[in-house]
Amino acid sequence: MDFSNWRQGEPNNAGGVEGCGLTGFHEATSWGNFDCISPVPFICKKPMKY
Ligand SMILES: [Ca+2]
Repeated sequence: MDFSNWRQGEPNNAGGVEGCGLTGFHEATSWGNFDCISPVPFICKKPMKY
């Protein structure tokens, strides 16, 4: 993932199961990685079609 505003120590793939990005965790402006099972709000990326 081409992204640089990770929270300190992230992305750490804790437990080897963190395949999703998470923002607003501890600080609203930086990201961590997180498991993809916990229920949290999400966004998806897909190609635009006109
Ligand atoms: Ca993490």
